Amino acid sequence: MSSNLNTSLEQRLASKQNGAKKQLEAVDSNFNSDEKNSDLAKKIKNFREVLEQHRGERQIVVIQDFPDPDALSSAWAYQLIVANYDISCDIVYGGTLSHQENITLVRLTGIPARRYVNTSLQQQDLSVYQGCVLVDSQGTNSQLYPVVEQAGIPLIVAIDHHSKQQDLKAEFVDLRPQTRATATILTQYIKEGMLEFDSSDEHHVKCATALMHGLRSDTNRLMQAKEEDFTAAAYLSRFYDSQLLNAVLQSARSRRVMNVIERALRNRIIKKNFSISGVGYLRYDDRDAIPQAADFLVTEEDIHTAVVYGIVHNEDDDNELVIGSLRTAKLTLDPDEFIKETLGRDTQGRFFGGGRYMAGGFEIPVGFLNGFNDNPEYTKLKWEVFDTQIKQKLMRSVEPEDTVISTD
Ligand SMILES: [Mn+2]
Repeated sequence: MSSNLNTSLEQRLASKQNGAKKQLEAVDSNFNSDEKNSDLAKKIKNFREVLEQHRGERQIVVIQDFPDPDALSSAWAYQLIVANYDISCDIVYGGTLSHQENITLVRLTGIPARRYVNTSLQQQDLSVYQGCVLVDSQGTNSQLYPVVEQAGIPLIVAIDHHSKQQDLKAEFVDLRPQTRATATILTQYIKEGMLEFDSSDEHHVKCATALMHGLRSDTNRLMQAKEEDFTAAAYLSRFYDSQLLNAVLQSARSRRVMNVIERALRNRIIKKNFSISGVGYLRYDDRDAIPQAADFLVTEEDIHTAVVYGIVHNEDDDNELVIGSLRTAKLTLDPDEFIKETLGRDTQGRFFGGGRYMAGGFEIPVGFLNGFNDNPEYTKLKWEVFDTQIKQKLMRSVEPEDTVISTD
């Protein structure tokens, strides 16, 4: 750490001495002695070069299965930026839009994201794409990404703010686990001149509004925002439509989502400031009730962390997944580390989940026990098996025995 500081100090001194010379070198951006800005300028220069090499191509932008506002808005901003390089892209996701705000966001702004079920993507002719792009994801929370990978489409760009989930071999990688939202990263690109936002362009206004929503929702309404997020929000404030954003934020929860939140409240068990709740089975379309329930449980007094999970049933392919969300207010708890250490990896060595600042999630395939069964006893038993196993693992992390090392 201290050697890093020394280096940056030396760099700063050197840059002061060579101020005039450096100014000439920094053609791509405004010269700024701040190290962060010169990092950004380097990144953008590199990004521009990569896009230039792929001029005129068609790309597939893969976002997470249950896209959140950060993912949707960032993917859209990417699409608008690369249009300057005649790159056309299709934004795709494998799951469904579940959160009521996301449904409203897409309906009101017309974000051009398309839903593909895993099987229909295989039927699509993927050879029309020369490259793949990951935004707000590293492919681990997408059922489409493995299909795209298998089709041999090269990963060109990866932009994300989650902790590292897997090795990514992309031509341009901008991975910033310290940044609160991917929307902040994309806004920085725009602000630095990669796209000229025009407040008389309806698409730009809507995209700015979506980015503002993405940025707000990943920073807990700006309460966890840092300077760079505020700077990005300040820039977006020149273009966004506050009434449109308000309409999105006013979206009402469905009764079924309310029922899941009620179940989460009723089933919760509390251990050492952790609130843990299994909500049983829920429909695919209501999947987003899980993070919303976790958001709610973490607001109880003396609770710093909430974990909510349930079995989500997809009627389309009769597939079941245990889906869970973690929310924490405890600064010293790293959600990514907590989930990885608590739940471990699957048989292929992939983690069941991960996280970012103050939030995390996981997905566990039900596998062999998959599928609907008429026998209510069996269905109940199946839930109990998963519920018991997850609780047991969480408890071990929350209240470790003497020899077990705690994660926080
Ligand atoms: Mn995000």
